[in-house]
Amino acid sequence: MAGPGVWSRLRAGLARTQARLTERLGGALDRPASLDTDTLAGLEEALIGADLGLDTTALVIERLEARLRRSDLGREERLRELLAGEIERLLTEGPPPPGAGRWPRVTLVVGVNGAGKTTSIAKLARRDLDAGRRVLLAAADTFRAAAIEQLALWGERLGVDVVRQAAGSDPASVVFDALQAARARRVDHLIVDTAGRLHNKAHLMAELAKIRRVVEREAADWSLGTLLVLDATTGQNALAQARAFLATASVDGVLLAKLDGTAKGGMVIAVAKELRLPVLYLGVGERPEDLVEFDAHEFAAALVA
Ligand SMILES: Nc1nc2c(ncn2[C@@H]2O[C@H](COP(=O)(O)OP(=O)(O)OP(=O)(O)O)[C@@H](O)[C@H]2O)c(=O)[nH]1
Ligand SMILES: [Mg+2]
Repeated sequence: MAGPGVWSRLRAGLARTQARLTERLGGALDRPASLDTDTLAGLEEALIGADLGLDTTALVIERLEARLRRSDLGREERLRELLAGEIERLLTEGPPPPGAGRWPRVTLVVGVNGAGKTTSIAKLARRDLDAGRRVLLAAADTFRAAAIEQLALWGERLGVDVVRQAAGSDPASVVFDALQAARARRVDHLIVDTAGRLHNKAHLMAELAKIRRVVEREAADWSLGTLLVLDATTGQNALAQARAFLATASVDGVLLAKLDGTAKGGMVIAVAKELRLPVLYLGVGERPEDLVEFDAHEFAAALVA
């Protein structure tokens, strides 16, 4: 599915996490897997260090131990392969994203301030263009004039139209306008930028719910997804934020941004396992092409490579 360019971007994006993992484990990864307690203790420490989270790390170790105890391994199976296999398994156990592959589609992009929402929208738009889809953007972060300008600038660079109103206008009204425009122009994908918000700001969370209602009413025949953008550099903190977000808003999948700037890439696994949300995309840089569609097998291989 993914070309070599995507592979190298994924590897580059995961380089810090991968380095942290392998550095702590030394040569252990390349030895045949064994039950020796030093190796398992080292592995546990390395996984926690890569921000898998305590629960997920404990689960990985437990499953590895069980397999080693049963010794249903090939004699030469190395710890590296065993670990990649377990990580891939963890990543594919969650529910699949709803409405995947169905067009036309509205994507609401949400998250806390500065997570990487607007930049990620440029990346998603770029993907649509590459796939030959018609895309339209809605500037529903009306909180700051600069936010509208930022999205408009991306639109100009990419050659994609942006539906906007004056700063301070009702975001739901921007989305209403954008939906009419999307229909008239036979758009495949309408991507909605929203203001950064914390889950504990009730009026802002209510605003999100209002936007969703407008989409459900005006585009009942479209598939609707809410994509939560998380900042990978904030590690377990982002996980806690996401958990709080989920308590008040409906979320269908996660885009983990800024993976390139962090050794906390193990967070991907914690998101899938502990939040039970599908990880759909990884952001691995600031340019529109720095987006990787998530693939459990490739991710697991790149992480322990
Ligand atoms: N290295 C790196 N930087 C990123 C990535 N995604 C976003 N950024 C940077 O993160 C910063 C914030 O990105 P924005 O897209 O403005 O974030 P936002 O969530 O829209 O922010 P608000 O609208 O203020 O809530 C910018 O400097 C982006 O260039 C990524 O995948 N990698
Ligand atoms: Mg923004």
